[in-house]
Amino acid sequence: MSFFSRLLGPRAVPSSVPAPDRDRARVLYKFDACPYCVRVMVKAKELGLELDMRDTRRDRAHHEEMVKRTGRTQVPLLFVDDQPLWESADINAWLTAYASRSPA
Ligand SMILES: N[C@@H](CCC(=O)N[C@@H](CS)C(=O)NCC(=O)O)C(=O)O
Repeated sequence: MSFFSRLLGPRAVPSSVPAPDRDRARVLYKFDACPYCVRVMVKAKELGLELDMRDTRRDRAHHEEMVKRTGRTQVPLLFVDDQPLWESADINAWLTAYASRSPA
């Protein structure tokens, strides 16, 4: 595998995030003008996954909730149960792994 395909290719799902499981709650903090958020929303749609979308620009309460939970303001942020996952590429890798699991 070349240097560039390692750099740009699919990411491994970070081990600190729970393994994909159909019953896990998935909350995405995002706002629509954020290109990284759009990247994640497009992927979720492509995979046919429903996420509990919380828009941090449209709803101040969602912004405050996110900051209270993490101390950070960066979106996109996916919560899987109580575990935060940042970085659109990592989130998309997790969603892809999640979607490829067969139903329990
Ligand atoms: N490398 C990140 C970039 C995310 C990013 O830069 N998000 C911007 C909005 S488009 C943001 O949240 N900026 C505010 C902050 O970082 O606190 C990703 O791919 O998810």
